[in-house]
Amino acid sequence: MLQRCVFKTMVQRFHSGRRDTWRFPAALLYGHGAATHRHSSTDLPDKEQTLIVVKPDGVQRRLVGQIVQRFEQRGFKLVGLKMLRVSEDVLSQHYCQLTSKPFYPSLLYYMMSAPVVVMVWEGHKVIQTSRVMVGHTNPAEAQAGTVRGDFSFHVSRNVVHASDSLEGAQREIQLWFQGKELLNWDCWDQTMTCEE
Ligand code: DAT
Ligand code: MG
Repeated sequence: MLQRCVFKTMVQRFHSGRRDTWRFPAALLYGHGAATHRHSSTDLPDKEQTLIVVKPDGVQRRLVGQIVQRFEQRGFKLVGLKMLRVSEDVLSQHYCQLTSKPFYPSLLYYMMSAPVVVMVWEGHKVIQTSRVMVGHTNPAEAQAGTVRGDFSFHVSRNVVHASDSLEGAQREIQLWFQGKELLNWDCWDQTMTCEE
């Protein structure tokens, strides 16, 4: 009976356009008493976000799907995604700490050589975890099992970018995305991947 009632609510909300507000009922997951103890998505303690960029070599080599899959599989939530050709202006801000490096001109040239796919992923310690998933800057030193360790061998073509700190992530997300391009939505499996 409870299941039927829940299903009916889901269908009603789906048809009334409230798809983004539907959450897996806590009563079903934890029992009837649990619902009052759950947080709403807006007061989750952990809403850390990071910027991930599939660089031109990753796009050219059709690795976008495999890279997205790794973050989905890990349990992180995708809140923004777009494909674009990046401008020199955005790149110079993104890599502002590297402008004096000898490889900077070739880095710009490579980053503008084809489209990139830019994403914002959200979740508990997503910045630190993403750096581990992406691997060492120099793929020759990256562990097998990391994106760079599995898909690349040279630092000049290391497939993917991941923000390296909270401040960096916030700065980069603001640089690449407008606020309205990031979606606040409830993931149905949220309570199965992280204790709220
Ligand atoms: P990461 O991308 O791991 O954060 P970073 O911020 O130090 O590394 O450098 C940004 C990018 O610049 C890096 O992903 C690839 C490029 N790069 C870094 N060191 C390089 C080098 N010695 N030669 C060529 N490209 C380099
Ligand atoms: Mg960096």
